[in-house]
Amino acid sequence: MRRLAAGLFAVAVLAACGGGGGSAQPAGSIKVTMTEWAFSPSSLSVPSGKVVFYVVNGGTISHDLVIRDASGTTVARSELVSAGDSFVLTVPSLAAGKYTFICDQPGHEANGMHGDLTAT
Ligand SMILES: [Cu+2]
Repeated sequence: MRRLAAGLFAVAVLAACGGGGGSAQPAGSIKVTMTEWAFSPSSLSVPSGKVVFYVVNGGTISHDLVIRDASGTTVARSELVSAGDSFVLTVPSLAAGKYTFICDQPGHEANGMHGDLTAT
């Protein structure tokens, strides 16, 4: 679904509350673009605390972004983002440390959709 242009302002309000899809990039957010089969950038370094990711699907099929800590526990995840859509993923309090992020749609991680995240 292509809501990006039509619903820009309405959706931006919802995204600020943690819901909804396509929206403009929030100030101070970290943009991560998903394609087949990679995240760009695939290595991220962010300050610990509240972190806002602007997750953009620049590919042709649906993707998501799942953040896991060193023990493999999921600490945050986006909704499934349709091709051409975007999602604002707010992590209220990210502890300093090393994380990985993947797309957990079947086969996507194995095809290259994974990356590293460091919070300092
Ligand atoms: Cu994917």
